[in-house]
Amino acid sequence: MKKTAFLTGITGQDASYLAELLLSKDYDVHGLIRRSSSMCNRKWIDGLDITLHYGDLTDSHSLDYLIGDIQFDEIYNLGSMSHVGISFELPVYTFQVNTIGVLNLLESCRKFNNQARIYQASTSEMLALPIHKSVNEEESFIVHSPYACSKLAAHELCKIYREAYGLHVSCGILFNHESERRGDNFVTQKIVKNLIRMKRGLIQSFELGNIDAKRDWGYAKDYVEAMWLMLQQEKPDDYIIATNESHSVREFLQECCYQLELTTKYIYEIDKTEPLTCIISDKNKIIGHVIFNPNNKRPWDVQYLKGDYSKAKRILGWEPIVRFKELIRIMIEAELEMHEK
Ligand code: NAP
Ligand code: G4F
Repeated sequence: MKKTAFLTGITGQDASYLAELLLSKDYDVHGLIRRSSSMCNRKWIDGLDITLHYGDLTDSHSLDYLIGDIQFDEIYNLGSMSHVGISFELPVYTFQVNTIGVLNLLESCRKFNNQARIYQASTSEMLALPIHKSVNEEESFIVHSPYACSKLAAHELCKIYREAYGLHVSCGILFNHESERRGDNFVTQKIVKNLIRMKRGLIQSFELGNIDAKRDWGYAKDYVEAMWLMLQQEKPDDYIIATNESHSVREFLQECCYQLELTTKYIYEIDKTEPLTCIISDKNKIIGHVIFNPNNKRPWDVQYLKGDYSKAKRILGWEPIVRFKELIRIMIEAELEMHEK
């Protein structure tokens, strides 16, 4: 018998890779899709042999109906309002999707399919520590945004449903993971796409915010493997998935420029340590600049993230394959290829 899997967030980066992984393992894959006036957001799943169902995490009826009707073996909750910066502008909506949405899903499972194995997409944003260190699953949670708070509430709800009702719920505490499918308004994709446009003479400038923030960036395709492995364990549990390396946004910008054979010159105001702008040159000719606009900074940001994935390595046998420079190479190559087409 084929195993059946249900993925929310099917149009997003992670679920599209996970759908491909599950199809390669001969699963019958189902995805939850929101009604939209355009089909543009389906580009990563077009052509995949999966069944799509209209619904929304905030609409408990759509979940009850599906989860009651099809007895899925595995449920991966990857749908969310996933942008930390925007969560400051839409805090209530963020909680509706990221917290109440998860509660709706857990309730549907409790009532209609308590045998399903569930994956919840938790986040390293719950680990906004004041000190710079590599963190493991024993660390206490600290949050700096409505997004992180909504995800922490969902994380705790998952634990409650695991302990109180015996649901098989595992939470992946995933650190930042990127790919050519990353949304355009996350910093890595924004830098890659804009530098390539600049090199091609299509734009002369773009803006960034906090370039001193450090993140532990991995590759999304590696990380969906860990999600699947979590649900293959007899015992549900929580795992940190990361690379145990941390790099600043400024280093990401520098490495992209290096790989694209562009040079940088940072301009500072007298007595200031934060640059105003960075002049970008291609073969000694100035082609544009990056503006560091304080208005793009978040009201409160996480300054440093680095994850210790040794528990995942020990129990799941999981390790990241793609590291920082290789990740940037993959993203640049995909974008250049897209421009060629
Ligand atoms: P993403 O590319 O932004 O995709 C988010 C998905 O959620 C989209 O398919 C979106 O659908 C869907 N969605 C939004 N609101 C929804 C709602 N009300 N009901 C149902 N679906 C809804 O995110 P991702 O990078 O793949 O991340 C997957 C999950 O992991 C998210 O929960 C994210 O918060 C979490 N996470 C991500 C990272 C990371 O670095 N990528 C790290 C830790 C945790 P539309 O296309 O209709 O908008
Ligand atoms: O790329 P980001 O928007 O990712 P962020 O905030 O770390 O969140 C991502 O990773 C989380 C896991 O830790 C996920 F839970 C979440 O769903 C999402 O996938 O920003 C990274 C850093 C931040 O410090 C931000 O302030 O880059 C800084 N930054 C500087 N300039 C910018 C920009 N971020 C964005 N999006 N756009 C900028 O112009």
